[in-house]
Amino acid sequence: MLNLQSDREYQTTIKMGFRNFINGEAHLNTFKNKQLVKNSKKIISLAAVFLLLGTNVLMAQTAASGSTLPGATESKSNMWMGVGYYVLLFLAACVVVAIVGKILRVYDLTQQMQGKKGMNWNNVMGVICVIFLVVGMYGVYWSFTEQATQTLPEAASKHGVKIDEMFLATTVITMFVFIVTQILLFTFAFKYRGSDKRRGYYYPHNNTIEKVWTIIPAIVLTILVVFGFFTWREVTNTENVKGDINIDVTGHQFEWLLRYPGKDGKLGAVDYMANYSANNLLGVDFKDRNSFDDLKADTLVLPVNRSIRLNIHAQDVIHSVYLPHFRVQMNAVPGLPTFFKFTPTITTAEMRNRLDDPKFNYLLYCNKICGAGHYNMQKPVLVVTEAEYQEWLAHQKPYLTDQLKKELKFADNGQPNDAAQKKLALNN
Ligand SMILES: [Cu+2]
Repeated sequence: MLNLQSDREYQTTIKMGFRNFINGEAHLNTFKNKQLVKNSKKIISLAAVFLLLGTNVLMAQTAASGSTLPGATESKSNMWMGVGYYVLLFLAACVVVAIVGKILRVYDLTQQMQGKKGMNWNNVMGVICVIFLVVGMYGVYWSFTEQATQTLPEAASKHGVKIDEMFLATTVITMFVFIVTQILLFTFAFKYRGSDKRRGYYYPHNNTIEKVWTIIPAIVLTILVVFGFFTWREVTNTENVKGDINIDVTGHQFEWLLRYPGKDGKLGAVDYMANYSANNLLGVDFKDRNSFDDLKADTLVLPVNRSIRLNIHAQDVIHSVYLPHFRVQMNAVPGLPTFFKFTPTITTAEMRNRLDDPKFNYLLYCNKICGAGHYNMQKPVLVVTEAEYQEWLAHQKPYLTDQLKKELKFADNGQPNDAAQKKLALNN
């Protein structure tokens, strides 16, 4: 901090420095200039650190792409390369703005010292507002035309269509308000910029305007919220109908485990805490006869136009079942089984045709950042015809493997015997 003494010294220094500067005799031997040099040194060393960082990232990226490492490492360094590049770009832009600002200030002071009228900063700010408006609106146009191509394809489920309609309605209304308010804000800032020729009009209050800008947004927001509430109620207030396909989806760090019902169409009970073992990762309860024919699956295969009920479980932390193409997302909470019902309407083959992308796959993701391997929690989802589904189902292996039977000491009649029950009890 500068004390009064040095502040005065600073003022004199600046005046002297300025005279010297005007006379073409600028020199750096004054106290404040030394301070400036020190500060500049700090800034330069900071910039050097960022530059070094950028170079390292760049070199790491080159090394990774030159080696035979798999794509994961390459894309990771690509990402850091991107971050380093934008940080440097931002710093460079800040430096340019600071330099332009200083030059303008020096020009302004020179004008004033020569007895001329300085720059009209009100006009400068007004023009900057208009430039900001034009550039910003172009940014909006760009994000709609360029980024919009990266949005999801059409909804592949019955309720998904309703969610998309709601999303569209909300976007249209909020975009309309956004564009109108931004145009008004920046054109008013330009049109009524500070001027010596007029004085600001003192206008403290207007009840009508207050009412208009309170009541209209309140009505619009109420409509959007009620619309959302009814849509969500319609999506989630579902009854269990005979013929629903029950599938268990269980999340743990870091994969999804799938269990399909066998011929009886019913899934056996699960108690993870009581029945877990290396051969029984889900903790299926084999005292429940419905569990005998349950099936294990690697891929989530769904028949088209059939009602699917996903029973959602988690074993360690909170995960989240996320099927973006079907507009499905529901948290998987340990100890609190949830479910989500939906009906897929477009088969994978049909979607590949529509998108003209033979490699397209629906995916099941985890949508909670649940730990270091979170990114790995994805599974392909296949929507197929009923006949294809039945054929696929016939080839799935039972959850109750021979190993598990041995572990549970199943008797020849297919029933767990007493010893196995005791063993299970000891596991508790
Ligand atoms: Cu997860």
